[in-house]
Amino acid sequence: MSELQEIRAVHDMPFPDLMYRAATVHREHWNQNQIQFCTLDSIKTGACPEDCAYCPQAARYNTGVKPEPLKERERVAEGARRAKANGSTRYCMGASWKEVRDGEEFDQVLDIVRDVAVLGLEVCVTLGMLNEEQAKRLKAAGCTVYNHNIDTSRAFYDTIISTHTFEQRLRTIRAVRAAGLEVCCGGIVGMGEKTEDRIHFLHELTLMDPLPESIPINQLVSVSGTPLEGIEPPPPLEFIRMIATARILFPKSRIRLSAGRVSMSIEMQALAFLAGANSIFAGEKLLITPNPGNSQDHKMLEAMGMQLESV
Ligand code: SAM
Ligand code: DTB
Repeated sequence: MSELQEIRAVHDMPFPDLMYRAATVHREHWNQNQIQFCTLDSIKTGACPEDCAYCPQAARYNTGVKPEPLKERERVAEGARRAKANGSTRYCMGASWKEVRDGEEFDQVLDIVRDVAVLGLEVCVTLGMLNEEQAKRLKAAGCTVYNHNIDTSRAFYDTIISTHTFEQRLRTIRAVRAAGLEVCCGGIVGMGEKTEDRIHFLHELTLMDPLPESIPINQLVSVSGTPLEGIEPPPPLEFIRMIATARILFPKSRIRLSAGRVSMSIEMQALAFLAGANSIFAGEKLLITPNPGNSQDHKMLEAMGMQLESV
């Protein structure tokens, strides 16, 4: 059997077998009753030159997002302190850039990274493409991890994004790795892709060496004005199959139940945790779109008898 066929076989197992296997792997490597909270902060918003079909921040779609310049250092630090107080152990900052350019703005981002790092939080940034030298500067400033998703299969990629290639994504990920940063790399379920694309997406992640330390699995948040407006979410069990398969393929990676939780029931999220997801985004907002919020999430964990993971 080829690796692709093997992944497909895991993905397609009878649901009880799949869940049992994923939960077993999960328990071998993690405390299955704990969830990590991460907080997102959009440090530079909108007016992005890229054409990612899912994205509310692309300049070319009318999504009503108001472009904002790079956030002031102190405001970001304040957000990070609040996130820490609310139980987050990772602070993830996103900038709507196609790529990092050396200069004043990148220097400001490095200062922001330094401020968040001293709080003892894991620092993650997602700034678009970058080279090894820039990745090294991020690491020296205290950055732990770089987020750069491959989003979907290589074959489906061009129908979602035309302003950069799948290969360029991989190049940035290699630069991040070469600089000694951890890699956070995942994708989106529910953009109209076939099951085969999901399998190819997971397979592509297995080819990374070392494997990504963290894998965000997003469910598409369909935003008005984007080309993916109005797409119906995939059947919940298909989404859970992706979480479970990812857990089995990447026993030691964090699997993050990322975007899309506002449209998931508590029961669906419970299944995702059972399938091996062990991290979520906390707070009222993802980057742009709504998220359940701290009090709802604390209640959810309490109802499940689960705890917040501390550092
Ligand atoms: N400029 C950066 C880059 O090029 O990677 C940041 C990109 S974006 C904020 C990071 C990831 O968030 C995307 O790769 C995608 O997987 C996810 N994402 C963005 N918009 C989304 C949406 N509407 N629904 C679900 N996931 C989304
Ligand atoms: C990831 O995979 N998901 C996060 C993070 N990486 C940067 C972003 C989700 C964004 C969802 C839509 C929005 O609010 O912009």
